[in-house]
Amino acid sequence: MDVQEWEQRHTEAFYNVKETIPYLDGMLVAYNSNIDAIKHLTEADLSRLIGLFKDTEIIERIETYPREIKDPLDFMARLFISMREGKAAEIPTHNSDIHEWLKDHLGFDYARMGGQAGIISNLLSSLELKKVVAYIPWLSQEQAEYFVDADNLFHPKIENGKVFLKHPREAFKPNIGSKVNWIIEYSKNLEVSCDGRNFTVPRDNRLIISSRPKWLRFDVDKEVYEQLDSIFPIDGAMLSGYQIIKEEYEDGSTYKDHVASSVQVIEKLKSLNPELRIHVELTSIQNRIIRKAILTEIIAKHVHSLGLDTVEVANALNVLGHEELSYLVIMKEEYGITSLYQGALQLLKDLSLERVHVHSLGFYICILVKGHPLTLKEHRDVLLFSSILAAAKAVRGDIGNFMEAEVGLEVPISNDGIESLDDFKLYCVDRKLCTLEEFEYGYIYGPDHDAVIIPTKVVNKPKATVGIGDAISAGAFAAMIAKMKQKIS
Ligand code: 8BR
Ligand code: GLC
Repeated sequence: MDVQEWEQRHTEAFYNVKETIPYLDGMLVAYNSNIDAIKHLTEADLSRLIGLFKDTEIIERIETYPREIKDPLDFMARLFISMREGKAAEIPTHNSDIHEWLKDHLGFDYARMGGQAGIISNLLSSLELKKVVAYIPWLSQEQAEYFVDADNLFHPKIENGKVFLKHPREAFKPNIGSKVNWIIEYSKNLEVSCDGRNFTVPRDNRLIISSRPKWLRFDVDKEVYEQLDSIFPIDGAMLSGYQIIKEEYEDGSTYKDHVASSVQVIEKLKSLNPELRIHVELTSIQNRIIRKAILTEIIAKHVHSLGLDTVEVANALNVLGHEELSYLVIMKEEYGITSLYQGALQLLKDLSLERVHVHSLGFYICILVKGHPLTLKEHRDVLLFSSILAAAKAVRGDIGNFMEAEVGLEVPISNDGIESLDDFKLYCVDRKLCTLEEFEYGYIYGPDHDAVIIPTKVVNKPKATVGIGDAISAGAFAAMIAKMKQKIS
């Protein structure tokens, strides 16, 4: 595989997409935003934390695989699991004691915009879309401060029953608390030892402790729903945050009510612009009932595009009844590129999607329905553009404008990514999914789908890893719609 060629393609795609962005009228980005308290875990932090417990207690708790953080030992157990495998995870906590405990025993280095919708709104605004409409049902005054100060960024504000679009800092709801998540970033090669068991962290990644305060609700304000036309014109919507839906609520409502109203919003958006494209950005969802409901009732048939990482592909397959494939994706991870491709294709089919964009460390795969209005070259440009954004975000932490995004152009393409693609080449050619030459272009032609696969740029020592997946999906989705609009203009 010619790495130089892929470098060149990255650069051309970046400037090509940059020219296309003005074709977009606007994007809606909902629902989740929070404050991320980011802590880079050092060796000293880790041994201090371990010293607070008996080693055997930690090991015993790991065996129970806590799916919620109820006490500090649950936290330690999930931190160990995440570090041992180098896999990102997000675990909810419904109790504020853990927040206090982390503040007292760990602390954080800095706070920044968190939550997929928050991160995506800021990024798209910085990429100079004409209009980005963020919608966060629990927008507090403190949270609003984390939105970039830009005149293309709006949030619905209800005044005397009427909806107006204002900057988020002028659209917050008074008397609402803030949702603060803890992001524990750890680095590759950190040595961990507990109760005589040792391991080396295989890659940079993070554990997220996601606060779920009681007041967190997945409700769209009645006025906003009724006057949804006031946020138009928009060409697309990027939706995320469904993971906060709970099975049961104190007022007797259940997840089914919240799932149904979420679908109503999607359907109303589409009725207001039948060309509108909807993307859902998935994340770690611990509760299997909720995970399945989100996939089969919100995403399937209602949504066009899905963005997710490799762990999320495995988790989605698992609740959809594909345990064996899920196992192959999770066990082999980066090296299991064939399983990942098969898994992503399965998701496209099971969920009746137009597009599934999987981002992995070193390569991205995008599975497409046949007959998509864009060519595979155009889809490839869209992915390459998002690879530059990922690299820029890994270098800088944040991307404030196109010039800052250009930093990503300097980052080299990952050797591991190239190797993964080489491993996959024979599978594709043997099954006549493409010729060798087509594979070199990144194009795959299945019997009932097409696909694009690219090697990507990976930063050796990332500033942080949290939010990179959001930048990838947002950049690619916005670029895709912009290209679709350019074509019909
Ligand atoms: P999630 O946030 O959805 O898990 O996505 C993370 C994505 O960030 C990975 O799939 C990978 O593509 C990208 N990424 C990570 Br993690 N570390 C990176 C790095 N150092 N350089 C570029 N991309 C990275
Ligand atoms: C999830 C987390 C949030 C984090 C985001 C990054 O939304 O809850 O804390 O910023 O993922 O993707």
